[in-house]
Amino acid sequence: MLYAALVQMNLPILYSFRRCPYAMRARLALMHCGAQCELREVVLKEKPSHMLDVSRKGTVPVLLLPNENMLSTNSSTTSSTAEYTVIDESIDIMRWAMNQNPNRNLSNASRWQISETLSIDEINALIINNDLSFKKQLDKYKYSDRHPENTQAYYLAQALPFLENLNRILSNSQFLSGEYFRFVDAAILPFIRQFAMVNLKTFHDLPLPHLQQWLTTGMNSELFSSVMPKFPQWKAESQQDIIVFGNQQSN
Ligand SMILES: N[C@@H](CCC(=O)N[C@@H](CS)C(=O)NCC(=O)O)C(=O)O
Repeated sequence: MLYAALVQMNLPILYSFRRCPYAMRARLALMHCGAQCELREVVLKEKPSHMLDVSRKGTVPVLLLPNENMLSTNSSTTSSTAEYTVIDESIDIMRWAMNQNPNRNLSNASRWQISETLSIDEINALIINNDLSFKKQLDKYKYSDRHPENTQAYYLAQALPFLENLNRILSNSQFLSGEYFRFVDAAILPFIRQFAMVNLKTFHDLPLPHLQQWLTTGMNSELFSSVMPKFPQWKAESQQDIIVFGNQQSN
């Protein structure tokens, strides 16, 4: 991470929130595949008006590509303003980092898409299941006090089949798609981390040894640490240095 003063670099802009699992997966892909962007750390209660202007749904992450970089992203969630192409779904930012990012490290980007164990359909199904169903169960487990109609133990039990499925996959290989940490690991790990952090002891007491090991390995990796420094809140009006996130890697 660099702090650069008064530089007109015309970099892509990433609106991000450090602890958001969706933003984490986007940063993992941008970092691993070799992209540089200006990182703007958002406080969710004080979303910058520029972010809301370019992406009405008001979620992070949002990646803005200056229009000279405008490329076909094959995504229904991509829109554009006069200045930027806007990608505001985390999985599409990951895919952009791997496939369209003009500065991508080709070997890193293509290595992330190999799978020795799961088919593309199985990978997509895991991610859809994570995003559409597990995340809801995770939120209820995490904020069980806001859902008093059931106990926290009940919400944990609801989430368990997804965790057990991951544990089963990981009993055959160290990572979800084989022997290396790749795209599908990066897409899912931030959510399992969030689940574990609700109560670490409870998580580590579950009979899920392969999942626990995978999470520990992933969180201890250099890649994961590289996307988790604490970033100061971005404020449009302040004259702070811009934060340059990521690497411009050569192949
Ligand atoms: N489907 C979106 C979901 C992103 C999302 O929900 N992010 C959360 C933070 S983790 C958010 O911005 N929520 C808006 C809010 O809390 O105001 C994606 O994959 O990018």
